[in-house]
Amino acid sequence: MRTTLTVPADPAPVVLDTGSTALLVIDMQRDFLLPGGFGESLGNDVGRLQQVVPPLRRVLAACREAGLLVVHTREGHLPDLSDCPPAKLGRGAPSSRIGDPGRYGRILVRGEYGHDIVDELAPLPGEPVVDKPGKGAFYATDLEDRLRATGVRTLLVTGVTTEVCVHTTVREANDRGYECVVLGDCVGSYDPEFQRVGLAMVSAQGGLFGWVSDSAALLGALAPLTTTTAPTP
Ligand code: C5J
Repeated sequence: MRTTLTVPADPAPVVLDTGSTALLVIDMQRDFLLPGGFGESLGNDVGRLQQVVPPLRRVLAACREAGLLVVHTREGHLPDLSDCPPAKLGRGAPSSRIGDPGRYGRILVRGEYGHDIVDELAPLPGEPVVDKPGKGAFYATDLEDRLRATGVRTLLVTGVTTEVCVHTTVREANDRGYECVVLGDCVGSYDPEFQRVGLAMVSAQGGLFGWVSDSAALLGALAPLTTTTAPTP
């Protein structure tokens, strides 16, 4: 059933049409989130990203129950790395570069264990999983075609990391005319300052890139359509 919802948000409440709104879950991959994985090998505190999982799990359950389109993305490359520009391949710590062996298989290579989405947020059969070689989810993917085909105009944006793939995607989406609502506790950064500033940039100047809300506000708005908003163990 198509319904209009009002979600408290910054800089102002946002009105959503459930028929034209999708939940976008960006790069909740083992390589970024698991202890010993790529993200941690770069000196990052993966606990900061893991904090995102419980609220995002609740949002995912509620959006599924409310009948919203759910789209997942994964950052990664073909096994021969032919889709990875040299400028991207050559960056980072010399022993932890894309394609190198890591704790969970070759780093950010499609088909490897570490490239896939964490178990708690595993896509359901039929939910699109967009494999992207870049930071933005629109670059070199069929995401825009998929959204057009389903009439989506508004994106509830979640995932990691706030300042990299989330921000790049929100910027790409804005330039393509989509409305973006970033759920602040469902996006994560290894760096608290990047998290703060990343969110502030979205809603600055009356909504430069869209709105910032959170899981509680969305779950409250979805409550008339759902029963599964309680935390899952
Ligand atoms: C990064 C991402 N941080 N998914 N990727 O390299 O944000």
